[in-house]
Amino acid sequence: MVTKTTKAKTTKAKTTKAKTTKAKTTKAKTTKAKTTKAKTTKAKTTKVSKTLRTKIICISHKEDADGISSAALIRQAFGGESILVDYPGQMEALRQVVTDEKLKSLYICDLGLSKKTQDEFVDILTTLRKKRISVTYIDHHDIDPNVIKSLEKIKVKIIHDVNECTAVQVYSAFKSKLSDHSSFIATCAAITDYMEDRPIGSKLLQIYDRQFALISATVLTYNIVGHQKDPDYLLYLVEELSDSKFPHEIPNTFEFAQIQVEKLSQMIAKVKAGMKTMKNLGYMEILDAGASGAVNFVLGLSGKNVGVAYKERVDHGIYAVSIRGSKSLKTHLGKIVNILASDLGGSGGGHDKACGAVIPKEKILTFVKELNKKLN
Ligand SMILES: [Mn+2]
Repeated sequence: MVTKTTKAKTTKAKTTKAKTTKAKTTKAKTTKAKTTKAKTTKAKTTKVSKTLRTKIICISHKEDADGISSAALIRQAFGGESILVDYPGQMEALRQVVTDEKLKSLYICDLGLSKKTQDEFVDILTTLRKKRISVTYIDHHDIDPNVIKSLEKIKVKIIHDVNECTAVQVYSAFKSKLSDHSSFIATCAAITDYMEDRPIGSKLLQIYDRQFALISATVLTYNIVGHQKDPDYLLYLVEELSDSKFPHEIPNTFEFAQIQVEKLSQMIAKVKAGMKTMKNLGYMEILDAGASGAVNFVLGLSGKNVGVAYKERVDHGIYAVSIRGSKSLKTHLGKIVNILASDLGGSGGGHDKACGAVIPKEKILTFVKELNKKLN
């Protein structure tokens, strides 16, 4: 009974949302039609179309609590729309946004750059800046210093610190525009990014009971990971979090987390059976779940210092790869994976002990072998 009621609520929420989106689309279409019409009626209207720039958009990472929380905090501080993407979809979203004639202000959160993507990233942001669109880039992944220089030159606002997760940096930068509750959202993000021991992250965690923060962060993460193929739900999460809700106040989150926990326990058994090892790493192809959910088990159960899990993305002809390092690992995984992935025609990068890559389908075993060599 209880489950049914809560389920009904979620469906209702979704329906309302769908309606809103539909309404927006229709509105957008009408405006577009008007603009096109206006253009034909000459110079006077150019001024008008400039003043029509009113839209605020945040492009953020959709795969974890840091990206979703960052989008929620930007939404609370500035309003506007959220576009949630993964790494394979990151550049396409940017290319789309450039064509938006109503765009006034763009925030890009928790999306690291690689050798393969950084040049186009700078190019697209240059185009946006020429149209006088305000652009803010907030991130904590390893970045080429030359990219920072290029972005500073075109006056992109950069908030970048490898020592704090993105949501914590969003919180610190825009605190005055945020509710007290937003520090809790940032804390959850810090926990899921293993960054709750950092200077600001640890101060935020102290505000809350540790166990309460841990269970909230974990339930939020399981809901995000388990809804990767449900973009409407992820946007709904952004809305609820930006409305200062705790994860447990969002209908069905704990029930859903229970399902995820059961799936993960099955994953442990699968990793035990299917994992292979090389001298310096454990690796495994994942067939029926996300690679990022399995990679920690591959790392732990292999007894090696590095774990690699990869899943085919049939639609893109590539493998999405997750890589994790143990505490005792001395190599910066994000940096070597960035170089190795681009050498193989893919892209990748990230943090010292947690990173990801996109590798062309036929190169995946070469990638694993080369990574093993580089870890010597
Ligand atoms: Mn992050």
